[in-house]
Amino acid sequence: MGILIAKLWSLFGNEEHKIVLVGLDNAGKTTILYQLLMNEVVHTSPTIGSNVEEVVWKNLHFIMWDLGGQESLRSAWNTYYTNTEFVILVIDSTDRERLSITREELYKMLAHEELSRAAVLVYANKQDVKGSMTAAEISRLLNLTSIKKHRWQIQGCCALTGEGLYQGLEWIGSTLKSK
Ligand code: G3D
Ligand code: MG
Repeated sequence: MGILIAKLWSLFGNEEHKIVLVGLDNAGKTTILYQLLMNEVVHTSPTIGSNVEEVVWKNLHFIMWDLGGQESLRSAWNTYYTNTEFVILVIDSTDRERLSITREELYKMLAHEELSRAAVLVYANKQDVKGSMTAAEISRLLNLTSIKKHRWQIQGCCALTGEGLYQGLEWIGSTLKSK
């Protein structure tokens, strides 16, 4: 995983990048973040409400929130969206029932003016669990191919082992380069 950190660092260079990490509660956001930032000193502070967290690591600025109880936070969204380059949407691939909630929130976010230039990386997490939805299945259910105004990518992963996380970052890195 040290390689992951080194790679992450080299991909992002010295510029500051803002990444918004979203997903329903229990999707695996916190696990992913700490898998990526393992062994590093991370400054984290809960900002507004208990389901918004801000993590600063070197020049990466992660804003993370749970989509579940976010209704009350909506008025503050603009603050978080400004200058966001990437939205990472984390999905619990075992949670078929709540995928439609995620889909709704995804399209709401994409319609937001401040995110018009943001690219979207979808992590289909928990691929280690037997019977979980595949990335292709999730892509179809979220209707990702209908997204034309944003660059997007879906990547299967397992946050517990880190598998697949790096491929997602690779895509972010190449997207940054092609800007
Ligand atoms: P959240 O921050 O999105 O709410 P968490 O989600 O990171 O807190 O993860 C929620 C639960 O899912 C945790 O289990 C965590 O260990 C588990 N989890 C996260 N990623 C994976 C994965 O890839 N595979 C499996 N099998 N489990 C995962 P607990 O039991 O600690 O609540
Ligand atoms: Mg969490």
